[in-house]
Amino acid sequence: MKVGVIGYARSGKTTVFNALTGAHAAVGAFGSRDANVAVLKVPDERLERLAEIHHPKKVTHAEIQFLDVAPNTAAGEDKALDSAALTVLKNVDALVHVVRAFENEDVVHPKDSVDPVRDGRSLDEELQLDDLIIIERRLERLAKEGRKDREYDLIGRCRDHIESGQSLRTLELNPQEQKAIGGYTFLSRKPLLLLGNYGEEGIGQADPAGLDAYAAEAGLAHIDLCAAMEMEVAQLPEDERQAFRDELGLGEASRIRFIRSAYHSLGLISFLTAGEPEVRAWPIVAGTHAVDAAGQIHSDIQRGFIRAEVVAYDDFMAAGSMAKAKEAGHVRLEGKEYEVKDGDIILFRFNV
Ligand SMILES: Nc1nc2c(ncn2[C@@H]2O[C@H](COP(=O)(O)OP(=O)(O)OP(=O)(O)O)[C@@H](O)[C@H]2O)c(=O)[nH]1
Ligand SMILES: [Mg+2]
Repeated sequence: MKVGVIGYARSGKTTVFNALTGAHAAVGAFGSRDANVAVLKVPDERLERLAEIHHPKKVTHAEIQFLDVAPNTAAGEDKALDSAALTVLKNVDALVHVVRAFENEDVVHPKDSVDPVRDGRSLDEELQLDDLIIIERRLERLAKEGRKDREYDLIGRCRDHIESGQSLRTLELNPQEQKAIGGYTFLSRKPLLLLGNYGEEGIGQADPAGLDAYAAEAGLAHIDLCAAMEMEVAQLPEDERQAFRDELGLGEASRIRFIRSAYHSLGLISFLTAGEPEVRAWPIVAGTHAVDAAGQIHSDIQRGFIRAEVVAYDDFMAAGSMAKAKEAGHVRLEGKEYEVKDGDIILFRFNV
């Protein structure tokens, strides 16, 4: 799972990136062309418990790959994204918009004032505009080829939706239509998490910038962080962090809150595999069928899928071993179409 961190210049993207990943990328390095990449492990206690039973050689957590997109240098400063960034974003699964909500006289906002809701709206407009350009081009071509077919109608609906001021995220499509527009990788259709970056003065205050209300109206997931402080805490030795958080009133680790929101806004769940070589969590979109979940592990397993042996994590733990879970009738044989649930422990039978 790949997440792109975006936002206006100096909104604190790199600070957030460091806070969440514990990395030490240089902040305030205005205009540096480098993108920062890091991997965030999704905490999952179930893996620890399963490892106590299986004693595997390896425990592998689900991962979120983070991309702090290189700063915009080619478009005007009032834009968050230049064409290089827009291209990079085509390949991410989700977007995190870091919205500046902190006051800092030494750091100039490219739009000269701090206004989180304005930034939320205008960045979304940048995404919409990029989609609209692709749509207009496609419509023109289809019209030229005389193809006023289903695709023409569908893309036309996308255009109307954007022209009414909304992102494609909120356009209701049936599964077939979703598949049909998948290849366009529209940016305003990607799940977007709003991340309000507050200064110290915002800690413990309820929605001072009105981001909650905006997120609700736009149908977006939303969390608040105090990234500068979180970054400092993330760079402390692990055993000192929580005491520091408590003292500052920061609450639960931002990394954990972030991952929960990201999972939620992306509709992700994890299924598990457990054995002697490896205990592992695999992120999938809720509603994924067993045969497609198998493909996450290896395309051969998907291709040669016979069936899935499935036991729910809680049932397995209550039984204490696979043999006892089987005795108790908790291990089910499921076919290709089975909808995988969060915490399913799965053994795929396959033949290639
Ligand atoms: N007071 C305060 N300053 C912050 C906060 N977050 C970031 N800053 C400062 O704002 C400046 C920009 O932060 P960065 O993390 O580099 O922002 P960025 O969005 O990555 O900036 P570019 O990559 O140049 O677009 C730095 O000087 C940070 O120290 C915050 O929560 N409070
Ligand atoms: Mg940066």
